[in-house]
Amino acid sequence: MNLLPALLLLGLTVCSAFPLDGDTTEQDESMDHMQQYLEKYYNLKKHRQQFPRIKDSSVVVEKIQEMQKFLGLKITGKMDSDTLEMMLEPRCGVPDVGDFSTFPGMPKWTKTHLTYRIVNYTRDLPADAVDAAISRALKVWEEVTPLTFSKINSGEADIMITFAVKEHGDFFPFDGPGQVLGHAFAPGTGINGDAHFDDDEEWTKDTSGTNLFLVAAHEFGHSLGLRHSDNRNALMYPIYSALTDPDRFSLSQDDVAGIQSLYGPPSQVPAVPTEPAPPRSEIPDKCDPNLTFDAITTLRGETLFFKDRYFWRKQLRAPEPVIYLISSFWGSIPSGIDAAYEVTSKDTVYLFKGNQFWATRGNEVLRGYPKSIQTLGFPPTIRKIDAAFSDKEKKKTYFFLEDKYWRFDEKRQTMEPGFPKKIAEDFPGVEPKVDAVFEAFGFFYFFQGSSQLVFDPNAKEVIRILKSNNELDC
Ligand SMILES: *[C@@H]1O[C@H](CO)[C@@H](O)[C@H](O)[C@H]1NC(C)=O
Ligand SMILES: *[C@@H]1O[C@H](CO)[C@@H](O)[C@H](O)[C@H]1NC(C)=O
Ligand SMILES: [Ca+2]
Ligand SMILES: [Zn+2]
Ligand SMILES: [Zn+2]
Repeated sequence: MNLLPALLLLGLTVCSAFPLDGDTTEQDESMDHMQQYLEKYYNLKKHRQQFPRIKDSSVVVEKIQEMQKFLGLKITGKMDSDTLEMMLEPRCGVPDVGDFSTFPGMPKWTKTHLTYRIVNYTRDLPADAVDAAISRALKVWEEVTPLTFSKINSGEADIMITFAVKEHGDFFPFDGPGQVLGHAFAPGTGINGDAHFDDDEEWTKDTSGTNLFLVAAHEFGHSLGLRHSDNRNALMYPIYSALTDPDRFSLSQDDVAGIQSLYGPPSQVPAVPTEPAPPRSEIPDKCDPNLTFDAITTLRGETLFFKDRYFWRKQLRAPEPVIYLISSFWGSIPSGIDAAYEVTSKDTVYLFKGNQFWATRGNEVLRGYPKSIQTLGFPPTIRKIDAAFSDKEKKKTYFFLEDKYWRFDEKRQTMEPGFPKKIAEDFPGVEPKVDAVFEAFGFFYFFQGSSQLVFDPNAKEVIRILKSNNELDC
């Protein structure tokens, strides 16, 4: 095979990095590589012949120009050194031009709650590190859209995630270490929506190898319906950049505009109370130094503080909490709830009163509730709980009652054996009984009367004592 003369006839010049009098095998290889690259990512029609015929020359030059324009290179129409180098960069396997999925167009999901399943794991990282990277990568999109994601461990999820090498059953074989890192399919059923990662890469938590979080966040952009962007600052730019700091990652304006053109901005939870405003005297004073709470939970990054018929909703960035009537937010939830906690992986908040509990998502109460707390594994003698929180890292939920606590395994969905245990034994410094508790930033915040105890589970001690209404801007 001799591609070089043909390309010279086409008027393509070879850059100085590949001098004309150099090794022709090397030149052939880069020509081959270029042709494959253009076929794979720029919709260059495959030729039966080994090299393009003369009448196709303009097509090839145009394709090179198209690629150079998309990737932000100087548009020379020639295979220069910058272009050759760019073709060697690790990247996403989805084409920059043309469709990857077997379905034409770029469909979007017609529902806002999606499921994902990690079908198998890379051996490069512990499973919980993979879980964390995937969950954080989905959060990136969740934060700027009305979409929510929950993980399932069996059956068919909307987004099936696999690690595989070489041929893996979808006609888009991976290519060994480097180059293609992963690919994902546009929304739809079956393989659509799925994301595949090349397990011949060295997946890492940092950027010493290929950072899983960054590649996953990019691939999920495709799973949600985005194409590649020609904006170099965008997450959806096709080339992987090891220079991005995964710990300080944020979406570019280009990515946000792209995804919001499909799904719109995050839905604001309705704020308008549907009941007449109660007399002012009845509204609890958030700055009362003796203020106690019924229950506290997180909800999609906010914190909800429950008191009688009300709760305060505290957004991370807003200093002022906003008060709501429970009944205007969740129609069927009673006042005076006992306990509340969020399972972030299911985007669900559970609310408890007496021996009943409800599951809610956003401001929707899920079907099939209330259920009896005995369905969670409490003995029949237990008729209520005082407080609860779920540790999202360890996937365990803690229930407190008087001087005891139970622990529930969210993965197995069972109460753990050996409980109840004494609160005093495992949470030294926390006296019975607990009014409310929530978890944030790896710390447990216990509320007892007008105090708030910040418990560090690693040090196993109370590290700070604050006023109960510390977060309520008093
Ligand atoms: C993961 O599953 C895919 C699809 O079933 C398969 O092709 C691949 O070999 C599996 N990878 C590992 C690491 O088991
Ligand atoms: C708070 O409680 C203390 C002691 O019980 C009481 O003396 C004080 O009046 C209360 N303060 C308010 C604002 O209710
Ligand atoms: Ca690869
Ligand atoms: Zn991509
Ligand atoms: Zn694949």
